[in-house]
Amino acid sequence: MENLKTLYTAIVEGDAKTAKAVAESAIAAGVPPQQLLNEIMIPAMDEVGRLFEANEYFVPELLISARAMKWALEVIKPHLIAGGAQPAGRVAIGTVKGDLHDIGKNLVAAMLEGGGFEIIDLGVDVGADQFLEAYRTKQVDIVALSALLTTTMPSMKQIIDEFKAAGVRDKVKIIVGGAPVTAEYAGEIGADGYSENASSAVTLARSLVGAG
Ligand code: B1M
Repeated sequence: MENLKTLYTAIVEGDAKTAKAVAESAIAAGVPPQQLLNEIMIPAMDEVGRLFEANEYFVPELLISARAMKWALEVIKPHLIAGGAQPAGRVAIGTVKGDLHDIGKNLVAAMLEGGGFEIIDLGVDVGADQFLEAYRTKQVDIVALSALLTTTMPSMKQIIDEFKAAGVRDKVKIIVGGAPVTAEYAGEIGADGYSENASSAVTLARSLVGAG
C-alpha cells in the first residue's frame, strides 16, 4: 500500500517516471488495475483539480500531472482490456469542440475496446463535421462524446443537432459523458444515453447495440 501512495504522489507532483515505474511494479505484484485506477489514479487527478481550484496549481502543473497520469495509464491499459469479448460494433469517440481534455476519453475508449468494440478515436476538439464524416465513411454504430468543461457541453447539443439536420440521427446511437455532464442533460439534448464512468460506458454501449 505504501507503494500505491507513491503512485498517488507521483501523479499529483507530475513525476511521470515514478508513476510509470510504480504502476509497473504494482501490476507485477498482482494489484488489480481497476483498484489502481479507482482508488489511486483518479483520486490523484481529483487532488490536482482541487489544487488548481485553490490557485496552488496552474496550467503547467495540470499538464505535467496529466502526463504522469497518461504514463501510468499506458501501463495499466492492456490489463484493463479484458479481451475475449464478442465483437460488438464500431464506435467513433472524441472530446468535443473547444475541449482538450483527453484522459477520461482515452479511458472510455480503452474500456470500450476491451468490451469488444472497434474504436475510431477522433481525438480532441472534435466538431460535428468530423463526427459526421466518421459516421458516413466508417459505418459507426455509436458516436461517443466526451466533455470536461461546462463551456463545451453545448458542443454536444450542436453535434446531435447536426446529425438531425443531416437526416441521419436515427441511424446511429449517440452517447455522452464527462465530469460536468448529467443524465438529465443527456436527455435534454436528445442523446441515446449517458454514463458516469468508463466501465458503465461499456454496459451502456453494449445494451444500445443489443450485445448487452
Ligand atoms: Co482542465 N479543467 N482545464 N486541464 N482539468 C478541469 C476539467 C476542471 C474541473 C479543473 C478545476 O477547476 N477543478 C476545470 C473545469 C471547470 C468546469 O468547466 N466545470 C478545468 C479548467 C477550467 C481548464 C482550463 C479552462 C484551464 C485554463 O486554461 N484556465 C483549460 C481548458 C482547456 C481546454 O480544454 N480548452 C484546462 C486545461 C487542462 C489541461 C490541458 C492542462 C489538462 C488536460 C490534459 C489532458 O487531458 N491531456 C487539464 C486537467 C488535467 C484537468 C483535471 C485536473 C483532470 C482531468 C482528468 O484527466 N481527470 C480536471 C479536474 C478533475 O477532473 N478533477 C480539470 C481524470 C479522468 C480519468 O477523469 O476526465 O472526468 P474524467 O473522465 C471520467 C468520467 O468523466 C467519464 O469516464 C472517465 C473515467 O471514469 N467520462 C465519460 C469522460 N468522458 C466520457 C464519455 C462517456 C462516458 C463517460 O461516454 C461517451
